[in-house]
Amino acid sequence: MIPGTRSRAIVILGAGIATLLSGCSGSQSALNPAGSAADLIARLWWPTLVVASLVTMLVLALLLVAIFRAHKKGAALPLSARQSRNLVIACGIILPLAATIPFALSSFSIGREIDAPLPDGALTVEVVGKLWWWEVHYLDETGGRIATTANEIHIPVNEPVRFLLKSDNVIHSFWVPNLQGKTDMMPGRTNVTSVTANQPGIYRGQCAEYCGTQHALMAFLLVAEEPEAFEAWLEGQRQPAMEPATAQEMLGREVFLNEDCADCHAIRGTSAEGQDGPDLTHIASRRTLAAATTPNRIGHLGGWITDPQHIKPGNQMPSTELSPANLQALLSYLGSLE
Ligand code: HEC
Ligand SMILES: [Cu+2]
Repeated sequence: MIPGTRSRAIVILGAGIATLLSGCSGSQSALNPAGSAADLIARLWWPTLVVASLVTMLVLALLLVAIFRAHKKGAALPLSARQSRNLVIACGIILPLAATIPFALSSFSIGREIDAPLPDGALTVEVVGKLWWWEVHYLDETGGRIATTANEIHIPVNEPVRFLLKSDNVIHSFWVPNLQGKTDMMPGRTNVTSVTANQPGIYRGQCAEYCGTQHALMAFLLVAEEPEAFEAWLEGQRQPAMEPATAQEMLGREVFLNEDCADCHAIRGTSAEGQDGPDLTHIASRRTLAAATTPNRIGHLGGWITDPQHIKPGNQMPSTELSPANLQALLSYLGSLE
């Protein structure tokens, strides 16, 4: 071995293991569960990984034995008919059944637990998959909408929340790996899933069904917070937009209403009632823009409005040419919509 080769090999091996393990942490990982359903899924996943790895290693070891023995002169004679029948029964039938039946059974029971009906009166959130963002409605007990937002879903911790999942275009899939498995969003039907977050945190959700050009940039944040914080947030989202407080913000609202913005976006409390894009009534309260594509900071917002196609090519918002003064005013106004 050339000097250094071994230490290089160790470094590469170490980096490989670190890379593998890094998949287990973070805010978008099924291996870092923070919710009841994800806990159950992880409890099934780890034993499956262990058993599947052992079986793979066993099969490879037997394969190697077979290969090397075949090359040895004077190796054992072929098996008798009885021996090979026993081998088929043991390794071809009994072993696979023993390895898979326990998993089938525990997967049935975990599946039932995950799909257990929710208590009446559970908080209900309707999420509609759009191209390529998420429309979010909070519903009251009668199914009426009490607040509408986009791309950022808040829920109280330790409470089961019902999600009604829809699409009015292609098939999407709603997935917050830390909290729950995937559920498809199908045009023409409503799929139901439930999410219970056990730890406060900000989890990243991702569309998990290829839905076109910007599928990869169709993400959202799920904010799990203490019930009081959640109630305060929801109360804020119910309100119409803040009135402009300065002349600059006033001008910004004029710009918004006079440009095309209002054709596609609603700002409740103004004449803007467009439905093709996200509701912007409380845009300043959101952490990200354009389905978790960029942080929601003034520079990103300016960049988004001036050239959305550069940031998220193919998305359904056209760029708008504005004078610097009008753009500044628009940014002040949108920045005030807490
Ligand atoms: C033709 C319809 C259309 C017009 C006109 C339009 N938008 Fe949009 N806008 C959209 C769509 C669709 C999205 C979502 C894009 C995505 O995430 O894929 C969006 C996203 C946004 C977002 C990010 C919202 C969020 O929840 O992350 C902001 C802010 C925004 N638009 C502001 C504006 C402003 C300001 C104007 C006018 C200068 C404007 N838009 C004009 C359709 C439009
Ligand atoms: Cu998708």
